[in-house]
Amino acid sequence: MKLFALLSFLAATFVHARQPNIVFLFSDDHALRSISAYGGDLAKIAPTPNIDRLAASGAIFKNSFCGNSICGPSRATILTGKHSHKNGFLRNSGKGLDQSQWTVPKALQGTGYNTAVFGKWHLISDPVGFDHWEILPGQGSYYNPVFLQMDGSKKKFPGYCTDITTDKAIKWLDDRDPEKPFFLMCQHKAPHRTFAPALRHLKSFDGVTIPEPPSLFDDYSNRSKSLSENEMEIDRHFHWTYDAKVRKNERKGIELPGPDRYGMAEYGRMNPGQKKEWDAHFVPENQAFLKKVGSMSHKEIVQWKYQRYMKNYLGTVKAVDDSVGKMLDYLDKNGLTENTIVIYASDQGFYLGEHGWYDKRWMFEESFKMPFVIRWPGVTKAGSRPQEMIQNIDYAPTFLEAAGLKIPAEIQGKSIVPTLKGESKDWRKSLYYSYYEKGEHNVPQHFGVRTETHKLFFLPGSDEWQMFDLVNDPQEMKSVYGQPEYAEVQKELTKEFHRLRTHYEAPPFK
Ligand code: SGN
Ligand code: CA
Repeated sequence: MKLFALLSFLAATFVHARQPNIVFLFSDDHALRSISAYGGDLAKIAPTPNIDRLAASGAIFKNSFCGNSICGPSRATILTGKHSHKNGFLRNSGKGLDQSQWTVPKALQGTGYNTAVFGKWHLISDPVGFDHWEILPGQGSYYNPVFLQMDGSKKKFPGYCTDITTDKAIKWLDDRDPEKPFFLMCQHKAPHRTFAPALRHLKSFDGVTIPEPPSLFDDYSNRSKSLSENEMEIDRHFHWTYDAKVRKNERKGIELPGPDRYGMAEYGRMNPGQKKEWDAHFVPENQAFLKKVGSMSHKEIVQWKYQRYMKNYLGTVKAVDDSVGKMLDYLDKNGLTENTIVIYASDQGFYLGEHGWYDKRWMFEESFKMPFVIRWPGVTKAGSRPQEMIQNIDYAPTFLEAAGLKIPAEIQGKSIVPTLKGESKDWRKSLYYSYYEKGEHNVPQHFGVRTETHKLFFLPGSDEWQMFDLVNDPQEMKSVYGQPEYAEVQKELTKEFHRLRTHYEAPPFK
């Protein structure tokens, strides 16, 4: 009996020694354009040295996409390996993720992994499959955030959310059972609205002019009328106090064009010391702006708002990048780097002024894409740039294969382990997309297909189709649906769209 116990112990140790740890570093609404490893016009102005460090020692996927560009649905897809219509989490509102279904944390926990999640969760029902969790209620807050505890209580922590989330995750690593492999999800609120940077980063972009995207003043011609009906324009829907941080009491009666519906939630959460530092940065800038606003054109005011938006958004990214660095340092110092897969991703992309927008939701490239950077020493070649189109349905099966587990037949995604090894064959040639939400920001439901060169989507509400030539029109400024020269592509894409809907067992449009 003793010998049997010893053998079982050795067998378990052997299996665990080979099973890699998985650290999933995740943020909310992080656009590829604001990660310097992806290149682009912000790389020099707003570098992300720690995400870049991860990318340099692993792989960076340029063609990484979500299946439904909104928070909860993207997260539900990551946990289940299924599109929204299969895991039941179609939109941010509702009953919450049905936790009785198969999920990857439950599978990993079941095979002996230590599992934990910290930070933004946003799936309404409490986490299941985690030995430990501490999550933000709903959207959470940047300043002095509240974390929901496993016993149902809520606790408020002084400081900045991104830092606190990371510290909690590192503390859990310190306290874990070192004999077991671990699966850790460290999930930030940042850079989500209301874009409130840490105090130490407020001055990061002083005196800098952020380049404008060419479509900042998009007139929405040549596409569905619904684009002009969205409520996510920097011009018409970026609130002065809430988003732009120009508070009413600073304005001395000066009228500003555009909406001002809310208060400034984060300011209300700050302690007097935090408020003082915040004001020391914003008040003088706001005063200078208010002094000249009377002589500024409408266009100049939108440009000013764009600068304010971007500096705050990029400011919040800085703390996320610090946090990635802190985690990588921890793994290095504790001898964990070699046997740990580290991923950096975000639930969807975001508009950084493209089409005049902030927010996400659309199947256009900026919000359809998800950053995806992965390091797996000994498996993935440092500095690799896989071109495969991957999607968030692929994460769960990837984790399973990495852990040596069988992938259940019900999973809709495919493991990217062969791609990571540089051995990928017969990869998918098209992606399916769905967006079901109705409400905030007024983006209509749409369902589509994307290939390497084209995109087609259907808007059931207005019974309209849109099609884009991604090679000749990468900014997606003109729908070519119905144009005679695209008749053949249109026919093929339409067929592919219906094939995917059958393949993924998508329900009829409602
Ligand atoms: C909040 C934001 C929206 C955002 C949604 C969804 N408003 O409602 O601007 O689109 O979240 O974001 S806010 O006033 O609360 O900031 S998601 O990432 O959670 O899906
Ligand atoms: Ca999000």
